[in-house]
Amino acid sequence: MRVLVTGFAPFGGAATNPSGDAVRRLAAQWDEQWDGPERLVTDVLPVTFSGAAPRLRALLDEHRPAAVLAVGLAEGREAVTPERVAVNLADARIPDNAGAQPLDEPVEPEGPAAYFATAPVKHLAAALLAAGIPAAVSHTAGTFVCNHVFYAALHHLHRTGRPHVPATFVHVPTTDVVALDDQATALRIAVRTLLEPPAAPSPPGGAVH
Ligand code: PCA
Repeated sequence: MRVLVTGFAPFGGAATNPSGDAVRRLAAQWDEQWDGPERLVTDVLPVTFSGAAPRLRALLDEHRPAAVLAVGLAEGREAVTPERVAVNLADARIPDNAGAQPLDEPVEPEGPAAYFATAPVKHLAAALLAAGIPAAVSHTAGTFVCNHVFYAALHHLHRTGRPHVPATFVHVPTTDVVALDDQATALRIAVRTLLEPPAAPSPPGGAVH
């Protein structure tokens, strides 16, 4: 059984991106310490509208993963935030790493306005909190490359007859808010939650505003 976990390269002039670093750390720890029976397939995606989604679609087709976890950096957030909604909108405030800056464009011209994550994001946030990691469900992954990849992944899974594969996006904060080791632990918890969703009703976790 394969699980696909992706992070992102640095962007916006930063030297590092903890999402890519945390994915690499997860991969190393999975083999060395945790010995999960699943095979993790990991990759670090380019922060480009033209490159990230095709790369993720290729990984989905090549590996046919049983669960999909895409990870990106959300600077300014105070917690690890599993994303609940991917919107069909590319509206970039800054250029991507290839200089592209789409404004008010759909991710998929023929696609629905939005997809919900197919993973139990509220359970995931609760599991992270129980492990002492600051966490909250987020209802917007923004309108930059992370949301683009999240939407493209869910759309591709739908289009290729796999609408029930558990998939979500997790935004991680900067490492001064959650240290890289804890980010890797959060991703490990996320993988386990995707593969073994709790049977209990999902806990409160909606947003008042
Ligand atoms: N964060 C950006 C793109 C890549 C990343 O790590 C985002 O939230 O869209």
